[in-house]
Order: sequence, then structure tokens, then C-alpha cells
Amino acid sequence: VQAMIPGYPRLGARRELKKALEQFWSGRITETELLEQASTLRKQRWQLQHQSGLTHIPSNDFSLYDHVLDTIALVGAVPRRYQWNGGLVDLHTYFAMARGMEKDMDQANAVPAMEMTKWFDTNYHYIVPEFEPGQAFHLASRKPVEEFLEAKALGIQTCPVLLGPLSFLLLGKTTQSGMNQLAPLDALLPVYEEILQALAQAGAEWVQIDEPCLVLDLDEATRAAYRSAYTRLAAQRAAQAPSLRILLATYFGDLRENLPLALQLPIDALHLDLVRAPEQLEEALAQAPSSLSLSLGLVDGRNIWLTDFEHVLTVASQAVQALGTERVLLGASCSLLHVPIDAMQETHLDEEMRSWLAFARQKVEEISLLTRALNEGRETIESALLANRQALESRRSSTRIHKMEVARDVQAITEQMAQRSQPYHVRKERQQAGLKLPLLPTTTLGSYPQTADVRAARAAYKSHKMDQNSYEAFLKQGIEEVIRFQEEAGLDMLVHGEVERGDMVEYFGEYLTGMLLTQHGWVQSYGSRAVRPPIIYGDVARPGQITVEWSRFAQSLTARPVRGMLTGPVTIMQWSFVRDDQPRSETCKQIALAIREEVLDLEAAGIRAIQIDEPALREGFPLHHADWQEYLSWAIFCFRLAANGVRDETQIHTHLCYSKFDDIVPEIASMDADVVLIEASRSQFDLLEALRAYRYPNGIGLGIYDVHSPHVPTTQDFDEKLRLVLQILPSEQLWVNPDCGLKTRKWEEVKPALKHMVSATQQVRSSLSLQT
Ligand code: THG
Ligand code: ZN
Repeated sequence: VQAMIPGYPRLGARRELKKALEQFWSGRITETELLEQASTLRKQRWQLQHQSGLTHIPSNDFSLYDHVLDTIALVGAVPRRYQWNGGLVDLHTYFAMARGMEKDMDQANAVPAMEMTKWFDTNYHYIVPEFEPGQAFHLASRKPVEEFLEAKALGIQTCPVLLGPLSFLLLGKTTQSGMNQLAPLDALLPVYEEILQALAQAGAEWVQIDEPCLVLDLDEATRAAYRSAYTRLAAQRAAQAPSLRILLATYFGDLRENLPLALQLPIDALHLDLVRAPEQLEEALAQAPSSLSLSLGLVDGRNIWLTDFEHVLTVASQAVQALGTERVLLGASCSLLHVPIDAMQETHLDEEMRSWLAFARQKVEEISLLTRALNEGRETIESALLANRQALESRRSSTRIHKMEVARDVQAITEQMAQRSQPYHVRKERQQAGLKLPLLPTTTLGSYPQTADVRAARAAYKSHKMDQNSYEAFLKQGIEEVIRFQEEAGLDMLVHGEVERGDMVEYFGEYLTGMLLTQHGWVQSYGSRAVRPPIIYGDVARPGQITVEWSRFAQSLTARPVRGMLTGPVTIMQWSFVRDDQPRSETCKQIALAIREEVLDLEAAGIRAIQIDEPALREGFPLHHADWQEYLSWAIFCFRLAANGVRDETQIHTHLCYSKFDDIVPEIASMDADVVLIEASRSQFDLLEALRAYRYPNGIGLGIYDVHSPHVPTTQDFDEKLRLVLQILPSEQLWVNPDCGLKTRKWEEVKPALKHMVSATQQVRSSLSLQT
């Protein structure tokens, strides 16, 4: 039995890569220095994995930005606008695709970065490849070979990881509508043949080809393309690299009707995610041809809990019995990219809590131990088995996890609690009687620029260098500035600006029981950016008010309505590590009850509109369409449970972003928020059409200011956009707002942009009133 992982985190235990990248981008270190630091990081990863006893050690799983972008560079699929000269893709071109490119210092002439989107149902974002009609490819990077040789020079034989050709195409977009997504396949395969041959020549024995798209619903044409592509690659291998073996990796779900296909592909090993989809093992064992090995993804690559050794050994032993030790690999369910690096760095946790956790380093050790038990007998890891059993037992029976009151409150949830007492049109009038908003009300999403002094003050407060009174005074001043600016800009509904919050999920995690924050538990979000997901370890409850004082203070400063600002239960859960000892739906209900209490306290404090953000609603969607209904039934219920305890007069807003929404308009409607503020900068027209076609009934704020760009739109720009939207949706329904929070923008950009947004709205309002 071989010990494997499909990939390892890249940023480093102290986010060394993030720091090196940001220094390089700001010109403080040279390209050589950046590459040296990256090389040092890779060396550390390999040595650690090697010393722990992994036998299938990945290479090329490292990336300076993103592995899909690496693949774009590998096959030379650089879009024309980056003015690449066609040779090897240099670092300048690589980062231009990732981060955009300035031309002649002229902002208007800048080429924006390539689009980013969510990697399956994770919080990781990849760069979306673009394919044009007649797309040409050629080998334009030697990264996989270089990294393989780099490890080899350290005396470590690695298994290079490539994103497979089908997943690469399926995850991309075509530049011409109607173009077949798989049209470039024939042109692409020769580059894969070339790279496989180069790897074999360099001495690679195994290559891991990732085809995560095999866990999606595929049509017959796509399945046929899988068959023919892998058959072609196998024929070429037989001719040119007969000793090279292919491990085809799938993860994040079950292959379902693609399983027979995957088992019949001419490959040497198939990796299955047996954490997300344990049930597929039985069929795989029964149907695997005798030439195929199975790689058992039994250690959870998406969560941070200690592995249940007995469970893994039981399952893996079945596989060994069926296939023999030679044909079994044991490993993580997916790349460890999605977990933090080392639980031992969390020194603020007590010993017991830490013993429940396994981050990437610990998982590598678990896999090595378990593999040893399979190869050399259980007795060789007896003390580890005992420690594992004790830690699991301490978690199972801990009084820190179960709270009687929470169980009781969840038991008492009724359908009616999730239901507003009146339909939208009745509520709308009652809300308007108090809010007295003009036609096309203007507002912003929640956060305002978080300047260096805000971050410095928060850091000083957290490290006890600033006392509570000074910090609170600082925050109040920040809130007052944001309120005064919004009044001056002429916005109709105000927000307090969220100066007191860092990451929205971390913020709520800090105040809810049953959730714990880490100090170093960073997980890459995109490029150099990372988040620290909280760990939901126990029953979640709200011990006291969280945001109410800040909202009350903000409202006391102005006569205009100030909206309360909360994160929704689905998003808090989705962006945290969740319990594995109860269904996600239960965890979500607990969070929903906690947020509901906060909503009701905001209402009682005189807040007339409350926004409950659910930006992660979409990414939580199951990968198979057939599972959507089950998810939606509890996820949307939890949102409604959090939101719908309020009186008719209280206006509920929600905000959705980071994804495509035109295919879930009915689901959005079933959330029954009075206003949905929705990001539509990417496929605005499709979304508008979908909303119109469905006759979406409630208020809609379509983001008409793209906050992800430094560009400041003019009044004219906003005016044109608004009039376009008004051709499709009725003005009585529309709000005017940016498409996301303003946290990462600069005040110099935000101030003129919002003023232009308001003046364009005023122009449009007066021309509308002239027409009637
Ligand atoms: N919070 C969480 N997940 C998210 C987002 C979020 N996922 C989607 C999207 N927003 C990802 N976007 C970002 C944007 C910026 C950063 C991270 C994710 C970021 N992080 C800082 C960094 O890496 O330097 C660290 C932040 C900090 O110091 O707290 O800039 O908003 N959970
Ligand atoms: Zn947003």
C-alpha cells in the first residue's frame, strides 16, 4: 500500500509565499529572490512529506498563484490582450493574467485580470481559462519538469500533478457564444502528450492527472470525449513512455454514473474521494479491472478533524483484501490546499482541543501511520492507535460540545418561524410608510474602505497595546465619518461601515459559542490572499448581542435609515470548518437561531432595515443537480429562519455575490427577502433577463458599480447603465448600489464613484417623473 496526498498547501506555515509575492509585486524583491523563496518552500514541503513516510509525494502542486493559471501557461493559452510573444510564458505575463496589466501608466488603457471563479464547492478561486475559436496550444512552460527535477536533485522521487485536459476545458469559458466547450480538445492533447513524454524522460514513474470534473453531471458527449482523450494519451504513452503510469484523481464528490467510465479508462490508478462519497468504493472494488489500482481518499482534505484510524483501517483492509496490497494507495480525499498547515502552531488552544485537530502536516503523518499499519501490521502503530482512540473518545464525550438549551431550541423550530406574517406587497407598503424612500433608492453594501490605520488599530487592540476605551472611541469616530460621508453624498439608506470587523465570518465566529478561531490557520483564497476559517466544534449559540450597539450608535447620528448588517447562517457555516459529528443542516439551524436573535435585537433597538448576507449560498450547492433540492430545502429555510422573525415594517435585505445567479432565480425568490442586493458585474444581462422572465417579485439592487476595479465610473457611465437596466426591470422594484462591499477600495475611488452614482440616479429619477 502506498501513502499519497493529491496536493499540499502552498503559502507556507507563516504565509511566506504571500509575503514574498507581495514584496515582489511592490518591487521590494527581485524575481530571482521570489523564485528562491518559492524553491525553499517547495524543498521544505517535500522533505517534510518524505520524512513522514509518504511514498507518493506530489510535485507541481505548488503554484505562485493558481494551478489553473499554471495550466494556462503550460499549454500556452494566454489570451491575446496580454500581448504575449509566444515563447515560454514569463513571470510578467503570468502575473499580468492573474492581476491585470497597466499600459503606458494610463488607467483607461489597462488590461484587467482574467476572471476568477470558485473552485467547485470550495472557497478557493481559480483563474478561468479562455478559449477562442481555432484556439492553438503549445508547450509554453517547463514548470512540471523543472519541479520534478528539483525534487529529484534533493533525492526525492515525486509524482507530478497535472490538471487533466478535460477538466481544464470544462472549467474554462469560450470567447464566442455557441462554441463547443470541448472543441479545443484535439489541439490540446498533443501538448499533454509532449509534457507526459518530457516527464517520463526526466524520470517520472507516476503522473497524477486531476479530473475533478468527473464528479459533475456530464452529458454523453463529454463522457465520450473522456474515453477518446485518455485512449489517445494511453496509445502515445505505450509508444513513447511505456513505463509511465497515470493516477487519475477525482475528488469533492462521487462519480455516480461516471464511475463505470472512469474505471474503464486506460489508466493505472483511480483516486476516489471516500470521505464525501464512501458508498462508491463497493462498486469500484467490484468493477475495477485487474490492471487498475485504487487510491482511497479516506483522510478528509476538506476538514480539520482528527481521522478515525479504526474506520480507515476497516475500509482500507476491505480494499486490500479485494485487490491486494500492490493495487491500493491510501491518502487524503483531495489536495490539502483546503486546510491550514499545522495544528501544533495553535498554541493558544488547550491540549485537549488541539488533540482533536489535524491540519495538513498532521494529515500527512496520519496517512503514513495508517499505511504502515496496513503494510506491516497494526501492532507497529499500537501507541498511535491508542492515542487516536482516546482523542476521539474525549471529543465524543466532551461537555464543551453539547449544550442542552441549543438542542431544545432547535427542537422547537417551526415552519411558521421561517415565514413572514404578510406577503411582500403588504410589507412593502408598511415599510415604505416608515422609511419614506424615493424611487430608485441608493445605498451601499456594508463595508467602507479599511485603511491601514483601521487595521493597525485592530491589531493594537488585539495585542492589548490599545485599551478597550480608546479602541471603541476610534471605531465610533470611524462610524461617524462613514455616516457623514453618506449623508453628504446623498445616499438614501445608510450603513455603519463595518469598521469594527475584519473578515465577516471570523467576526461572528469570535462572538458565538461553539466556534473557535485559529491564529495561523490560513487557507488560500486566491493568489496571495487567504482566510482563516473558524472551526465550528460544538453547539452554536449567541451569548449576547454582537452588532446591536454599533448599529444603534450609527442610527443615533442621522435621521436617514441605517441598515443593520449581519452574515447569514449558510455563509457562516460554509466559510467555517464544520462539525463532522452531525449533519450540516443541524449546524446551520443552530447558527440561524443565533442570527435570528441578533436580528430581533436589532429590530428592538429601532433598526428599520437589516441586511443578512449570504454570499456563500451558491458555492454550497451540491455538485450534482439531483442533490440541489435537499440542500435548498434546509439552506433557504435557515436563511428564512434567521430573517423572518421580524415585523412587517422591518425591511430585510440580503446580498449575494461571487457567483452566477441567473440559474437560481426561483430559489432567490423563495428567500423572500424584501430586497436582494446582487452582484451582477459578470453576466449582468443574463441575470436581468432571468429576473424578468421569472417576474422576480421583490426589491432588487443590481450592482452597477464594479467594486473589484479601481476604475471610477462617471455620472454618464452610471446614467447609461441605469437606463439600460430600466428597459428590463420596472423602476418601482429597483435599488441602486455598488455590487459588493467597499472594504478593499480606496476612499479616493469610493468618494467620487458614489457621488456619481447618486447624481446619475437623481437625473434618471427626474426624467422618469417627467415621463409620467
Ligand atoms: N471572507 C471569507 N471568505 C471569502 C471572502 C471573505 N471568500 C470569498 C471572498 N471573500 C474571497 N475574497 C478575499 C478577499 C480578500 C482577502 C481574502 C479573501 C484578504 N485576506 C487577507 C490576506 O490574505 O492578506 C487577510 C485578511 C485578514 O487579515 O483578516 O485580503 O470576505 N471568509
Ligand atoms: Zn459581495
